[in-house]
Amino acid sequence: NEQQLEAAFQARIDAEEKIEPKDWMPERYRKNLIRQISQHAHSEVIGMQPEGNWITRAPTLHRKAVLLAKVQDECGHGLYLYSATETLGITREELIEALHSGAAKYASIFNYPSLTWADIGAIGWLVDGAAIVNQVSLQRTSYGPYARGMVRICKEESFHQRQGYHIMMTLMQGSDEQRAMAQDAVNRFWWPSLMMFGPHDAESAHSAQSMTWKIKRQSNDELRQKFVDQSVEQAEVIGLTLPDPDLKWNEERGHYDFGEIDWDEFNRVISGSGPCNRQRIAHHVAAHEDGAWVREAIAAHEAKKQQRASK
Ligand code: FAQ
Repeated sequence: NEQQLEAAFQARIDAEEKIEPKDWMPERYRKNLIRQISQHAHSEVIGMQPEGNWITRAPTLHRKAVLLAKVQDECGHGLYLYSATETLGITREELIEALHSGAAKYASIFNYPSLTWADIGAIGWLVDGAAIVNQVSLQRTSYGPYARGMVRICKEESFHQRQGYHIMMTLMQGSDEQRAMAQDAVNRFWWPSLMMFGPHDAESAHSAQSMTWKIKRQSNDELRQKFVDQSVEQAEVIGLTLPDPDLKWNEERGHYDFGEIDWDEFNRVISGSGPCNRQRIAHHVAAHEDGAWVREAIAAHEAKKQQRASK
């Protein structure tokens, strides 16, 4: 019966076995995974917009080529993750519909505008940096297709993080104006980057169950702390100041203490009222509608191929 199946399932999880698409799984495990992986996919795809905004204005041909490659990588990540979600028995159309209707979220960070070239540096350094901390942990997630997708995604994100850090480093070696632009980008992106890890563990609706099922391997607060610790040192090396007066090394804990996130702002942004939420979704809807002819052409081609094969 269901209870025995669930006990056997949990025993497999406890033994660090991966769960594969055709294995029995509790319906709530399936639903929770569809929720998390699809939101992860949407984040990768919506995340192309703030950076895409600077492709035509990158300061050199070299920077432009690098940024183009990075944005294409994000698209690829979205595709691996949509494919992983589809193995759980939901269609791409349903996933896109949930994004457009607002039923599915995507990372809050992508609802902030990219105002200057330094923002592209800050996004690579901080946003990809935060994403890697979270995704390295997810390489050990219990669902096989998600775990395997994360391995490749992490390799690519490491390059993204370095290109962002390199932009910041170059700006910090430049004119006063360039240094000020880099600092301004950090001032705007630091706190939203900390929000990427989600609510405090005690407030996190899904954490307890996701940890038992090993969908998540480390908690929101643990991962956020890891990110803060690594970022402080990286900021110091190139002379940037993180905008938090409470940031201080705590000898006893062996970690940096830091200030409290503005949770009202977090809640506003995840519920649709951030600076760019409407623009991001409107852009995605328009791109999806513009691409309808490509999907129709592929379907027609597939139908013809099958017709020929059955003759
Ligand atoms: N933004 O109970 P929890 C990238 C929602 S990396 C928006 O703690 P959970 C790379 C949460 O979904 C970014 N919503 O939830 C890139 C839930 O809502 P729901 C993507 C957030 O799942 C870089 C509710 O709050 N990475 O894109 C956020 O246990 C540069 C309650 O929260 C991933 O998605 C937030 N920040 O933990 C691309 C990683 N935080 O579904 C382009 C995979 C929480 O009930 C350029 N995901 N919420 O309506 C995860 O690890 C987890 O889902 C968490 C949230 C940690 C994000």
